[in-house]
Amino acid sequence: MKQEILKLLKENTTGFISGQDISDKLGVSRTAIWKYINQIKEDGYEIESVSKKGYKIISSPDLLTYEEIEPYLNTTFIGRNILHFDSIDSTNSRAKQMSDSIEADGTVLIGEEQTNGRGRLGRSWVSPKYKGVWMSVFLRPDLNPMEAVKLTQIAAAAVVEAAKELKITTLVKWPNDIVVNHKKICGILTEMSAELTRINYVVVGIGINVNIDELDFPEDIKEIATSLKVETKCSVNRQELVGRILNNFERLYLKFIEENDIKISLDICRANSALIGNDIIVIKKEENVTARALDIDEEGRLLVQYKDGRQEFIISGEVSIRGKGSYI
Ligand code: BT5
Repeated sequence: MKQEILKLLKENTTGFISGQDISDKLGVSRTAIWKYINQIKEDGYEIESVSKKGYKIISSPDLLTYEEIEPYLNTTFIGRNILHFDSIDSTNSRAKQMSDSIEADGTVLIGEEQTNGRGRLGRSWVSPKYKGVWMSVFLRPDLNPMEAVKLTQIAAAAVVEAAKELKITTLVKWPNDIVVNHKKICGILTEMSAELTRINYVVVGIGINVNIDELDFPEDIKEIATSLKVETKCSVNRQELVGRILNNFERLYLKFIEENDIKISLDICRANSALIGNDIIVIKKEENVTARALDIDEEGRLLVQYKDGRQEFIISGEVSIRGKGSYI
C-alpha cells in the first residue's frame, strides 16, 4: 500500500492530491493514508501536506528503490522486481541464499552499502553507502553452464553502453572490469549454481563506483580505483544509471538467450576494449608473461600473442591481466 500511495503522489508532482482521492482510488481510510505518508517521509521523501488540498511530493531521496528507478526503466522483466537493502553483506551472497524463494527471473538485489562486498577468488569489494551501484541480477537462463561466462561480457557491454548514453567513455578490461583513465570504475562478478548440463540460476553482480570522492578510496586501492564523479567532476544520477544499465542488459541478454546472438555484446566489448592492440602482462599461477592482446573470439576468450610468436586463447578466470606499468 505504501508503494501505491507513493506512486499516486509521484504521478501528481505538479499539484496536490487529496486524502479523499487517495482513499477513493486505493480503498483505504484517510487515517491509514496519513500513517503511510508518515512512513514515506521517514524513507526520506519530503511531502507537503496542506489541509483541504492534500499531499504533494517536494523531493525524493537519492535511493535505489524500485520507485526511484522505475521512471528510467523500459525493460519487460529485468529489474521489474527490485529488492532494496539499506545495508547488506553482499548482494551476490544474498541472491544465492535467497535462490529458492526468488521466483521472478530478472529480480535485482540492490544494497545502498555492502559490508562484505566480494570480488573474484575471495577478494573483497569496497562498497561505501549511497556512493555507488552495488547490485546483482538474478537469472534462470536455459543455457549450458559453459555458456554462463558470456553473461559477464553482456554485463560489461551493458555498463559501457549505459555510460556512453550518459556521455562517459569507459573501456572494458577483459574479462570483468570497466576502466576509465587506466583505473577501475566497475567490477563484475558472475556466479552460478548448475548441474552438468543445466543451470539452476546465475547471479550477475555489478559494482560501480559512482559518487565516491578521490580521498574516500581506501589506501590499498586508491592507485587502481576511480569513480564516475572523479572522472567527470560531476555527481552522477545513480537511479538513471541503474535504469540504463538494466535496459541495455535486457536487450543484449535477450539477443543471446532468444537468438543465440552474443556477437552484438562481444562487438561492444571489442570496440571498447582496454586491452586489444596493447601489450599486457598475463599473470598465471606459475609465472607472469608479457603478451600482445589481439582479439576476443566468439566464445568470449582473449587471444594473445607471446614474444616468441606463439598465440593462446585465454579463458576468463584462468589468469589476471595487468597493463605494462599501470593497472591497465
Ligand atoms: C571484481 O572482482 O572486480 C568483481 C566485483 C564485483 C562487485 C559486485 S558489487 C555487487 C555484487 N555483490 C558482491 O558482493 N560483489 C558484486 P576482482 O576482479 O577480483 O577485483 C577485486 C579487486 O578490485 C580487489 O582485490 C581490489 O584490488 C579492487 N577493488 C576492490 N574494491 C574496489 C572498488 N570499489 N573499486 C575499484 N577496485 C576495487
